[in-house]
Amino acid sequence: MTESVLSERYESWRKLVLNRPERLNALDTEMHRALRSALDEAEADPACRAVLLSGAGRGFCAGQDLADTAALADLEATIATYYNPLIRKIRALPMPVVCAVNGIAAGAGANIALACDIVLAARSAKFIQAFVKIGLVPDSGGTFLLPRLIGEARARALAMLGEPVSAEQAEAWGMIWKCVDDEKLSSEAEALAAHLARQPTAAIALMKRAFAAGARNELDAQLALECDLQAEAGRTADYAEGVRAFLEKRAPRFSGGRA
Ligand code: T3D
Repeated sequence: MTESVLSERYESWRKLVLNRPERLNALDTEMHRALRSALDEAEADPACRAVLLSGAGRGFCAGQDLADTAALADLEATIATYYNPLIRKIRALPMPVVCAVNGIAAGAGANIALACDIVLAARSAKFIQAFVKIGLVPDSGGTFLLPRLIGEARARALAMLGEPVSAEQAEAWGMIWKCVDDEKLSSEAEALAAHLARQPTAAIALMKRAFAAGARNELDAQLALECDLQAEAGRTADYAEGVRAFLEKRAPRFSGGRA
């Protein structure tokens, strides 16, 4: 049987590829389980310092597989069992997650991409909050992430109209980091993941915690949290190496120990 998620291991990062191209990588239960275990394995591997998520074929992910009748029969259970844990997992992974949106990202597929830390998209890719077309509400964090990324006016219109957003527009709106030419997506995303895998991984994990808390904190609470997290970062070997390298006027060699 073809694996629904391919996991490619590089020296210090992993590439996970959603692999049901004939269904535009729509998520069924099997793919959810495979993606979960690939993310768990990446987290459990101390040598893994970055994850790159992409899709096989012409799409990134078309959201829920609308032919998976068991999943559709109980939306609440499907979301609680698969989608919500997936978004929480991506946000909480103690390493950066890059998403290379190689084609259409629709429904939950769009919001899974937006939940990643740095999103690159091929110029031909599109993001669609497709939920309204089938009488559903944006899930997988869409109503949280979208207004924060592009503002309430655009978020509401995209959710209620289900209109596609081009990769160029997504970049211009600040919905994603960068739109790149189709033929360069793979190499740019891989270079970015490899670069991130050489950075101080613990500091990046602590940044993720800070950004997550920043969504709910007042300034005072966030300042206090930053103080705690900075103290934690300051105890890492990578901090010592970063300062030493600066003083010695050389590039740092971060070892990437976890926080
Ligand atoms: O449990 C729960 O349901 C709760 C969770 C919900 C989360 C969600 O994600 S809800 C939203 C689900 N997704 C959608 O509604 C998107 C449905 N797909 C589309 O609207 C279109 O396919 C696209 C706009 C994404 C792309 O259009 P296009 O013209 O480029 O491609 P296509 O021809 O429509 O699709 C190609 C094939 O993929 C086609 O199969 P075929 O006819 O060649 O055998 C199509 O049926 C299949 N496909 C595309 N999306 C899905 C899908 N099959 C199953 N589920 C899909 N979501």
